[in-house]
Amino acid sequence: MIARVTGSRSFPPGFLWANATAAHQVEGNNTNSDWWAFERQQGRIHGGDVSGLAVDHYNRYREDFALLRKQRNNSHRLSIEWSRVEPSRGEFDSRQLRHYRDVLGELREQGLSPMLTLHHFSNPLWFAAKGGWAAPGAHEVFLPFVRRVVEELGDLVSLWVTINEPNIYATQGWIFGSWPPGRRNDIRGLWRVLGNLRLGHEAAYQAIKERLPDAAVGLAHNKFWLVPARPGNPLDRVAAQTGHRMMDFWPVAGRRMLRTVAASSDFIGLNHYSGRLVRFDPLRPGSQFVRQLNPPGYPVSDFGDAVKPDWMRDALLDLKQFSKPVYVTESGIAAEDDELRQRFLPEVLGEVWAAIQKGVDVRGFYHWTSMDNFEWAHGYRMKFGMIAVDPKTLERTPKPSSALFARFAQANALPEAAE
Ligand code: IFM
Repeated sequence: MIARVTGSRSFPPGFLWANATAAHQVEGNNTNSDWWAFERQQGRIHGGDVSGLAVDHYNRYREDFALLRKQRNNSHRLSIEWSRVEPSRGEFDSRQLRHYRDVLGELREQGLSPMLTLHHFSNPLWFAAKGGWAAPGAHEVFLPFVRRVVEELGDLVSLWVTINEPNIYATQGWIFGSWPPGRRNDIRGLWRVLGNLRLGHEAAYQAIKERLPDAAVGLAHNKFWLVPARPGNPLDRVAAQTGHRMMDFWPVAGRRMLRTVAASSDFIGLNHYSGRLVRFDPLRPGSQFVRQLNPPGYPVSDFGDAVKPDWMRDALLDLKQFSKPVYVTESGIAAEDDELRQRFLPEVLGEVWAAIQKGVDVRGFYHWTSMDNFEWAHGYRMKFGMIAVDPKTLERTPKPSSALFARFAQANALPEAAE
């Protein structure tokens, strides 16, 4: 039984209440991908974890979608795994395409409209072996996969995300070395990757629209909110602006830079989790003279990030200038303690509601994530889900936050004040 929300902070009719996942993090046995190989290198993943069977969503998707229906979701964001669909270059696996037809069909049958991501961090081994996204012409190699997916599954999907978090993907893989291909401080590689991802996005956008003119297509950009630690201090302000420039732009031919969210799109996908205060520090040349701090007085997630939901409102208001529909394509916290999540959810949704009142056309909120799953280099220790998964039996158990989210979704509203 779900208690009713009687408050008056209503969301627009048709607002999407949902969760997001990515294939490699939930499906299991994703053996043809570069991540599968990377996880097997010593010291790459926290505690020596490997994705392995993940949460076996590949086989249990019906049960998982039923849980989301119970949670009153009316949409679901998922990704299609390129390395399954095109296991070697130019060869498409019709069995896998049928599998994804079943998955998308099941979602629709359960009343959840799919939002499909085409690239969410993992690549086929054959693509990575040829240099992956750093190789010249990478976007042209991505395109046949996109076309095939659109051809075979396009009738089931009206919301598309081309590429998830291009800037995070490139930075983790080519600057921090914590994701495949594990390169460190490779600035030239970073630019090549970002440039190719932009071309990949633009090509995918055109390909989808040619075949499905009514589809809504965008990308999901991760916005880490940076604020000058001392608002009046010009050096702190420059440090914050430089940080934004490094994380929110990608190169266009001719050495120009473009804001990632200014790419061709029918909507903007915002992934927002947290942010930092930035302070100029002459003693830190190795960190571009910048010290990053959490704002005092806020709880922190298990990642060590401040839980400060009003940054969501700021990040949404910043997108108003683009005059496009916005989906919050990811928002959530890593928290073993579900009570923190139960406090976070009404607060962050309240900020989304407030941004809507101020004229941002937000159409949906995709919580990251439905089930605890494989959190990339952090392995299984970071728990973002509203549903716990027993590591041995894989039994799913909704956490109290799940019922809370269901109440908001069912009412399409938040209570006047958090209860
Ligand atoms: O798990 C990731 C997801 O794959 C991309 N966005 C951030 C999430 C939490 O770190």
